[in-house]
Amino acid sequence: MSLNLHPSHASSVPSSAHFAPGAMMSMTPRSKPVVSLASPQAQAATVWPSGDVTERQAIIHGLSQVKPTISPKYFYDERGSALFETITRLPEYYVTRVEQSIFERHGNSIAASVGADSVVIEPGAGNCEKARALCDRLHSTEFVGIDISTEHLQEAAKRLSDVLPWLRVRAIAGDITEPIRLPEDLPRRNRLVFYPGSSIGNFEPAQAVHLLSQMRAMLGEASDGGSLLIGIDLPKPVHILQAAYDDASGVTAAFNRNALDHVNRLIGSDFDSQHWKHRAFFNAECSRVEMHLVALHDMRVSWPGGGREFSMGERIHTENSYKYSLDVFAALLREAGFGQYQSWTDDQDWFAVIHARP
Ligand code: AVI
Repeated sequence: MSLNLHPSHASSVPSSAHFAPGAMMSMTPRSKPVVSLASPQAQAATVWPSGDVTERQAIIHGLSQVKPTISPKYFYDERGSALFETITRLPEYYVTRVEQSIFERHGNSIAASVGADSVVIEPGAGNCEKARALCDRLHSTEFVGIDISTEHLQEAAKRLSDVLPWLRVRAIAGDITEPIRLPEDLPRRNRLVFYPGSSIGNFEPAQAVHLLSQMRAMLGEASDGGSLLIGIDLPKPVHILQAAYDDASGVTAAFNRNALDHVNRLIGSDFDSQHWKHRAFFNAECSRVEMHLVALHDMRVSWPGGGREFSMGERIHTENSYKYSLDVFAALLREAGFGQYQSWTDDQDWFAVIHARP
């Protein structure tokens, strides 16, 4: 059987992609609620709300900069997660389709490299569709999904549990940019951190190394046999990138603007998202696609206790999506403690799936 990843899933990002340029990576440990789906009673467990004081302060701090930013994690409220799922099916957005084709074509070889019976941990699990195919193929007995979009994750984990009844499924509500406490009783042997979708590209390189190091730490000792399976988006012709991040039907534009509506709810601001234009372009010097929101006219945006003026044409930077060559990414992996890797790409070398070991 080949490893067949469902085409219509929201990749792991969603919550994982989250990182605005210059945003801070908090090291403050916050205990995270674990929702175990092993028993029906546990399915009703509550998850923690977002939008606390620290979060409001961080958002306002980003908006108050000379070059204002909103972290890409604010794309992913309920509407944003749905819009992202739509993006993954757009003809211009090659990422999901090409990654899936690599899993289909090289599924046996990938599965042989990873080995059977892995304990799968997926940061930014989203709708868990990719995990479903992987856990099925690897005969995994344990799955831990981590995501910031908690309702989305709970529903997805429940569906996964229904489809693969032998799999012990646990969902952790959390922001993967913060330290995550895994369940105490999670087996230490053969852990596999699964991070598909090229979400790692939504972090600044230094932050990516930090995140990869956290993933490395989740695997325990090198002798425990743990590894990382990760997707990265490779450099490619600019017109392909341009179309993928500024699609003709305007879904990515709506996805970008939705961050303003989400921020309004979190900090009580009065952004009118219709007064902002989506802009995406490739920054060749940094090898990344950047997304911005451009003010259509001069305006004041207020929030409780403050606000700021935006002049026409001023931009809010909402996302970077780094396009790494294999060599450059291998250096980041090494820095994070992964010394060996094997990779698979598509015919056009647009995307790579990498299996890395400490
Ligand atoms: C989630 N992440 C990998 C996507 C990307 O391609 O960087 C997010 C996205 N932004 C615009 N379209 C998709």
